Amino acid sequence: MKQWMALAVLAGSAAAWADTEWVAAKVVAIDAEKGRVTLQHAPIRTVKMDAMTMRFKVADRALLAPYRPGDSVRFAFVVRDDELVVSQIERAR
Ligand SMILES: [Cu+2]
Repeated sequence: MKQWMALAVLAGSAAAWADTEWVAAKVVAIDAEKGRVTLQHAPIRTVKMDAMTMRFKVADRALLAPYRPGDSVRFAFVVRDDELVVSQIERAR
């Protein structure tokens, strides 16, 4: 029984991972002090947003440390208070 539950938990987290939408973007500007980043982003399917350049709040400003304007990245987000907040950033491969 315990084993089955562990598997169910693993399956659940795999599903959550699969639901994460990664969005291609280019870093336009970084405001490290305020924890904001301006991204020129591709369309965001899950919130039906067209491609555009916009400013995002960042969940943790340390996420921005490795990046500079002009970098190609992909990011994941959470919706908090009706606002998209960048939760993860990776360099585009
Ligand atoms: Cu946008």
